[in-house]
Amino acid sequence: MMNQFSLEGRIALVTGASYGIGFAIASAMAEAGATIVFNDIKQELVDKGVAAYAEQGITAHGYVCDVTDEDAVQAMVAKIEAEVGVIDVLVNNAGIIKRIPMVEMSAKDFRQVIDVDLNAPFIVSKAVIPSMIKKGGGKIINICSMMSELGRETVSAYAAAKGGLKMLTRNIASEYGQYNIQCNGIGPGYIATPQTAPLREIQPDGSKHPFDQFILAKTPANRWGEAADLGGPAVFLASSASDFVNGHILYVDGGILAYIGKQP
Ligand code: NAP
Ligand code: GCO
Repeated sequence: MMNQFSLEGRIALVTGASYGIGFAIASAMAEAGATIVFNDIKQELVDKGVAAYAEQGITAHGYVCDVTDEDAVQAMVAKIEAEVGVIDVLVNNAGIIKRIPMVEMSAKDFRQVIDVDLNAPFIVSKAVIPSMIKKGGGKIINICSMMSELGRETVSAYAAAKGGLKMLTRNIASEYGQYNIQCNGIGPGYIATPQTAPLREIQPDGSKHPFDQFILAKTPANRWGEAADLGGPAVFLASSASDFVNGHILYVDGGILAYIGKQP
């Protein structure tokens, strides 16, 4: 039974994985036997990422690439195939958020969030699927969000992108399942990473950020998630154990989506 969860012999590309959720997912996949490939926009971050993986005993292959640039992504995938091998597992993790009230948000800012969080998963998936088909199958994992299901103030572009990413996940599953490609999503809850650091800042009086208190009241687990909480679910969706799971969004949220919230 446990062999089903092994990633031995599989090459996994995790986008935007110098740190944060991508780094944690890649580290878990390495522990399960995968060869790790990752990218980031800046060489400096790629170098830092390679060093951070090495500190964990992981020999990761790092590439500089902006995932919104289709030519650059196509070139990166060709380089990876030549230098490392065909990608068996793709994790579309790279993402940004801009927290701006919608009516104050410029169309440029809105488009930038959509570009990274929705267009890029399309671009990178499109680049890796042909070789997955030739190889006889593959796994695509899109990192969705609570905002694939829920809205809130100031995150209109992000929610639109992550809602779209949920449906892109289902469409890739529908279109390429016949080639033994499974495409699923992971929907993290509120995870303590640089992306959410502004929501957890300690207040001048030493109290917790109001949003921090809000999330704790909305989470049955009564804690923020850690990036490491996503490792096991990602290994499952990258492994043979999930070969008949397709088009599914696996929420790893401590129960937020199931819970009305603690009475104030
Ligand atoms: P993070 O700490 O901000 O890390 C995001 C990573 O993506 C960074 O390495 C960043 O590199 C990279 N990136 C951004 N734009 C890129 C581009 N155009 N090309 C290549 N790499 C790019 O975020 P995180 O919290 O780890 O989140 C990772 C994913 O999980 C995102 O998709 C996010 O939406 C999603 N998510 C996060 C949470 C949470 O609570 N943290 C919850 C649900 C979903 P740079 O540093 O160079 O920008
Ligand atoms: C926010 C947060 C969330 C998390 C995550 C929740 O401002 O509400 O950044 O969007 O990043 O996506 O699942």
